[in-house]
Amino acid sequence: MLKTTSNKPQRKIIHVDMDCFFAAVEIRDNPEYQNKPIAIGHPTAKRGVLATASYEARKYGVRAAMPTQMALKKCPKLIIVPMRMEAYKEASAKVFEIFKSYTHLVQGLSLDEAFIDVSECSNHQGSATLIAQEILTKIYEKTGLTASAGVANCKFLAKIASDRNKPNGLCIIKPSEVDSFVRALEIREISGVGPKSAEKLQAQGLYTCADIQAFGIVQMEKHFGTSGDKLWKLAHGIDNSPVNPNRQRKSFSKERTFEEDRPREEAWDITYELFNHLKESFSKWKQNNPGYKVTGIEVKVRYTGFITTTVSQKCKPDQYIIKSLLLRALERNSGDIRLIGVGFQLAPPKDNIQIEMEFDAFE
Ligand code: DCP
Ligand code: CA
Repeated sequence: MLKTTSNKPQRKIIHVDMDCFFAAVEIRDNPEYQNKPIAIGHPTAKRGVLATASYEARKYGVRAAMPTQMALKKCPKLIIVPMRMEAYKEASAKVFEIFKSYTHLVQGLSLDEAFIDVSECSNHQGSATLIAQEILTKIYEKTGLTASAGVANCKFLAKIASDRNKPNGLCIIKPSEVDSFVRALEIREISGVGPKSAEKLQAQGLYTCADIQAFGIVQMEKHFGTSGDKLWKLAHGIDNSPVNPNRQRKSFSKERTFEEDRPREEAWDITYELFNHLKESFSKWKQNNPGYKVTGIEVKVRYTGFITTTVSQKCKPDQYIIKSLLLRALERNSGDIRLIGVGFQLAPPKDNIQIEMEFDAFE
């Protein structure tokens, strides 16, 4: 076990994640979907992927990001419900209002997920467990939806905990339980450790955090560089990353999936239209988010058969550069096109640059 010499008081972090969020909103608003396999997607689309699925549908193996066609093969009775983003945003706003009634230290990760640092909260004599319980109750009262929460002394453990007793569950990792919890933790459960990283770690015989502890920091750094160092810390339950209420956006993009695959000759016209759409949306967004600078452009092309390629360049927004990026992407494959995306890479306002909990380096 790692001894800590710090006298700093333990932090209390809650991670809240709504249960099958979009699907739950649809079931709430359409009681006939209760206990039915439903998924959120485009009902008439032959192409396209699902945003999420109800727990009933998940029993059949239907998952978020699965192509609609594949999902229908797995579950022929699946009801595909069209996306109603406004309803999800409305529910999300209510949930975040509840979080912010406890503290301003709320870091949203998406519409349905946030970290809340309640270390300084005096509610319930500072009991993070009682605060988390009350948050889940209030979410249900105010939105008719259920959520799950995890409580721990750091962000990465709170996030893992919120997934442990889903749906409508709470999981507390007490400071005294951290060591045994992390030792048993499978490395691939750590947010940011994707399949490729997991494979590299497994090649060294590393499956659980206990394996990393035994491997030691010297070997971790030798084999995995700075990512190895970060993972070694996490494997000892050390994550000092703060709950950052001003999470910065790193990119802004638009993409389009086609109902029928499109011939590559049409790619530039579609990309140009998307670029104009992107510029328009970005300038509207910037009115509420001043200070962001575009530092690069990204073009994404997905071909028939799901092969996806992304080409990017550090530059200002420029249609000629976009065209050259598109051409580079098209050189990489000869098939028809299923999806095109165009995005801006962003730099945050200068006075507000921060470090986030990110493990992209593991990929
Ligand atoms: N979402 C999406 N596309 C994805 C994944 C998710 O549009 N590829 C949307 C739909 C989800 C919402 O974001 O409802 C939240 O995503 P989660 O990953 O938290 O999944 P759910 O809330 O649906 O399910 P869970 O109960 O497992 O958290
Ligand atoms: Ca969720």
